[in-house]
Amino acid sequence: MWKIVCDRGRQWWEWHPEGGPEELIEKVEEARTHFEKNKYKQKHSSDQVLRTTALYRPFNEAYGMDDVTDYMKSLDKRLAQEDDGEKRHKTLLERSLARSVQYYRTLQMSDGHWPGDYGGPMFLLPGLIIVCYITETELDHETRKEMKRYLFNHQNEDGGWGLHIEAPSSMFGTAMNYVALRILGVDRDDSSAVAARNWILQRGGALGIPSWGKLYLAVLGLYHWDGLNPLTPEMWILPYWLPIHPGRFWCHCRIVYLPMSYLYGRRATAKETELIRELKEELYLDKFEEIDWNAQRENCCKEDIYTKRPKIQSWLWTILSWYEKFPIPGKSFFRRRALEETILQVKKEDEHTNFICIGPVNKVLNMLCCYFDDPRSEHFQKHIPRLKDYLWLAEDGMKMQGYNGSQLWDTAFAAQALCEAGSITRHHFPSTLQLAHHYLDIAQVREDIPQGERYYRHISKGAWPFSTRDHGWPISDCTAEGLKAVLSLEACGSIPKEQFFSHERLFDAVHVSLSLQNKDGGWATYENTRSYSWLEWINPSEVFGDIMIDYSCVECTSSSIQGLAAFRARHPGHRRAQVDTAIERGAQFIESIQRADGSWYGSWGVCFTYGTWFGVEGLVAAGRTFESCECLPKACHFLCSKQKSDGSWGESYLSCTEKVWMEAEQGQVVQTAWAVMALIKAIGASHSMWNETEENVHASHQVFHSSIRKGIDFLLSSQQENGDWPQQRISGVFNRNCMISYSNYRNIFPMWAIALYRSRFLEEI
Ligand code: LAN
Repeated sequence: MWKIVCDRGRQWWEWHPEGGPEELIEKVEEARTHFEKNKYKQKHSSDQVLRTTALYRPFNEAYGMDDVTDYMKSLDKRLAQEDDGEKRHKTLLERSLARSVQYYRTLQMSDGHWPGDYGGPMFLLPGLIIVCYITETELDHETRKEMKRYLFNHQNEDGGWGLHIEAPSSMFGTAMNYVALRILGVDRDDSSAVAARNWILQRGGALGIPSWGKLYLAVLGLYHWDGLNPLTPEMWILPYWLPIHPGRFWCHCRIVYLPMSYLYGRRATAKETELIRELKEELYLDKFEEIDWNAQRENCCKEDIYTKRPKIQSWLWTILSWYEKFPIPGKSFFRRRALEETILQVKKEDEHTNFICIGPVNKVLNMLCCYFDDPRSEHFQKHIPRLKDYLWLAEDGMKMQGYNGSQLWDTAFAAQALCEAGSITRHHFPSTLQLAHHYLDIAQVREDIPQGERYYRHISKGAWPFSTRDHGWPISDCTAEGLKAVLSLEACGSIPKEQFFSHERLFDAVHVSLSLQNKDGGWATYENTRSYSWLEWINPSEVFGDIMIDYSCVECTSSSIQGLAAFRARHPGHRRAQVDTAIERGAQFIESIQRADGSWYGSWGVCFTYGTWFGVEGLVAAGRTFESCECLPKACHFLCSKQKSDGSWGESYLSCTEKVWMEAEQGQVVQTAWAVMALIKAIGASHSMWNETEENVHASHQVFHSSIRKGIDFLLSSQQENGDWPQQRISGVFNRNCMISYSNYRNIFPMWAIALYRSRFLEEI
């Protein structure tokens, strides 16, 4: 049986051959069958392995879970006695909330964080499988079995795989996953393999795989290095003042191209094996040796192209390819220096993150670099135990996640939702709140990277990361949401005073937050914007958009404003002038990027509902009101115009790629919650306002209020008996074009929206 293990936020799955409770094993098996049967209709799994096993864990022993039996019974009793009407509605809301908390706390780990599936992208697992193959890192039988299950489950009906679980097939997805399946031992004549190969060959073979895929294939010896546009490592030894220095790129961009350029600079290629020889035949229409590789540099399958290359980029590659090809005096000196610099940067990134690495792509590429550098080194060996931090098991199989988890992010939001539930959690679930506070405590980064500048690192002391302290990369909005969560928890009355964060730790967080504000008034993700947006002309990836620099966005700006405003309310004297100015400049940035229709584009969630929720929250935290700031009524009108007749909101992930609203067929609980919260905050309803007689209430507020009420009713009616909500479509995104799962959102946001509705309109808390 598979069991989840956790240690200070680190979470991984372990196979226990001795088995487990029969009922549990049966339930997991049932979930697997259910997923497979519906795999073309419902592509998102529901995290059932975690959620069924969690119910069996001896929680009470683990951390003394509060006993709520009497409370739950009393709610049922009250409901049975009440007739229809507002009173009953109130009790329904309370019961819904109590149930959602009762359910959700069963998923909380003993260190206080909420684990969850952070899968979605379909190009990550093949990367891991390929790197394990090259480095002869063994994956055990059960892991391989679950990985195969995952790959089969996410193969589209046409035989291919997409960029992410909900996407149509692409060459990147298909060629990578085909190779992965073959490495895992699937026969070339297996029906899935045949269908996938046909998909590839019908499109001219794997020649048109996008550039990232070319790199993986090249390392395997399945693509000639001449077919790649140059990834010249000498970029790294250019002077930093040049706007094109990689140190100025968005951290994810620079840190993925770092190991890539090391591998390219060395033309690092694996030993040829029997399987590689077979794959050379299977992936192409022509004989491998007869292909004109240099002509493939600009070849990319049309299914894959998201970002079109401007001419200037092709010229640049041509010039660089001359540099690569012809003997130029001093070249070998520069190459040696560049390889030394890149491998140093790779190793430092490994050390700074405790071998987790910033993300799933550089995790495996760095591991590969260290293998080529010295396969017997201790440094390389240290990568291996940290692979499992990225693996997640659900009923659809074993996947590689988009990060080493979303522990801090989910916990910070969950904590705020729980605090919003006020007396319910304070009286009946205090230990859940205390545990969440504990996780926020152990996840805060407590020190800067030594000589950080040398490695292009921003300060991190006082920041919160997205996942764990071991990972440690600071992020603007994670810092802000972490800070907000700590402040809400410490104000709710359930945390013992002696466990409060020291003032210094809060000041450190504020220091990071202030330091991250950009010249345009906004906040970007991990760092300040360090270069210009024209760098997108040389964006070498065909499948991702806007990856070259760290851009200010509505989400990071809004969270940062909210964090600073919450802090200011608690410590009004600390760096007051700076905090005030930062908040005001942030608000002006948010106003400046609102679209004409009243919405904001979401960069990290799907999409306009997400962005608009942040836009509104940021402005409100900065002190804007419905009456004083026209952005707020505009946002409300936008949201109301998108509400479905059943009270829900439903937006397709295509909104992110197309950058215009794309309706989803079905209402989504997560988006409905975002929209409802945005409306509630925007109209700034005070308790007293809703006690006024109908006539006195602003006419448009009435419209918004009924829209809110319908949204809340949709959430209530979508809730399941056990307090959970259904997993619907994928709700996260990055780089415009790739979707990513946030499996905790289906619990956090409906719970939060209902709690907010109740606290604003119904209950004196
Ligand atoms: C994330 C995850 C968290 C996310 C939020 C904090 C939610 C957001 O508000 C800011 C951006 C950030 C930090 C973010 C950026 C892009 C990431 C790191 C990811 C979506 C997780 C995975 C993704 C990363 C780029 C995936 C690896 C693929 C590459 C193209 C390198």
